[in-house]
Amino acid sequence: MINICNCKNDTLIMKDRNKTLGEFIIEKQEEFKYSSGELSRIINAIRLAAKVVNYKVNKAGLVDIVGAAGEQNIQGEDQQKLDVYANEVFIQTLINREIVCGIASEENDDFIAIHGKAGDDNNKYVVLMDPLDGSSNIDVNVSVGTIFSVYRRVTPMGTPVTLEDFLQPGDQQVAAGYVIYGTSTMLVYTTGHGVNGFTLNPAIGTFYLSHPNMKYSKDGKIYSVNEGNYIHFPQGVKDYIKYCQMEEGDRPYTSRYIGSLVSDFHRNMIKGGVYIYPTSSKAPNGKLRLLYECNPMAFIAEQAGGKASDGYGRIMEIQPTELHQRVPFFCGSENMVAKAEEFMAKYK
Ligand code: P6P
Repeated sequence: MINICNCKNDTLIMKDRNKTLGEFIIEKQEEFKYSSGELSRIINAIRLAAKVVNYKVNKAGLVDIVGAAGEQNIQGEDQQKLDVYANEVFIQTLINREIVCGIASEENDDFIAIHGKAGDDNNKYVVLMDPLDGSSNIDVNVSVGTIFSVYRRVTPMGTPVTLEDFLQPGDQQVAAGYVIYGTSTMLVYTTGHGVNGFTLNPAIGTFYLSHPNMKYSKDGKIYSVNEGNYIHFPQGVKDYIKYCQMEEGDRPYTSRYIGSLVSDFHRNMIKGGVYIYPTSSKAPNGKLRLLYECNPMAFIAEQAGGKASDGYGRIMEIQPTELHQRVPFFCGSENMVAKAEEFMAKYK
């Protein structure tokens, strides 16, 4: 951070020149576990794709890109045109940069093995992503987000990537992050050395370090859960919700639920809070996907001093068994998640 201080008529005019994302990546290069520069190039590719998607998201109401694309994804959800568009932008940007050997996406039934060009099989990273999470909010102009997760492949270099390279526990992630397309567009990510947030200046298309070293407070007063499903929740979740609503100490808490994981997570990280998407009779394994929603958000949460659980144990210790596996998700301020786990433990 360079402070240029011009004192004029006793008025201090501070011109802070915030670090750009590009400068930050170069500066932190040596912190990456594998300092070959490939991980930096992945973050740079995501930075570029985020700008392209941001341009379209911000014009969603003006061009024919809003609304269902007329197809359904593996989740049986109507694919929104912007979902499909964002998926293609991120996939093509990563492929064109020749930096990954495989990609998995919420929008693709199977993973994509990248070995068309010579050398692709020698790329050592795979990327998993939800290209446009919260897409049901697109038509109503509510914030949506992109979530990404990066692993080092585990099968031999030089061979086509396999499912095993994607089914790794969250603890094996080398990087994770999200883009939030909100009142401002931000890229928030970690490489295991803390969490940093960058805000896009749309006038010049540059991300600037606006939220260095982001941290979850240990406690918070916001709980985020879709209470419309209350009667379907496990008893431990019902008890925790009633605990949040009780008049005692710093309670009742405030209920805030946007219906967009990235937005609820981002607000809770800044203000303190907990997000819960539990199992229910309607969603026996929960709704959120382990590999490209819960694990990346859990990596960020833990790097920010928060906690991420399935109601009983750490999300990032779960050994995945399938690409689109769903898990219950309790994530946010450490003491709030721990209290929710206390209620869950009573009925385990
Ligand atoms: P519900 C969006 O589809 C999403 O995956 C998350 O972003 C969001 O928090 C959740 O589902 C909303 O689900 O069932 O409450 O509408």
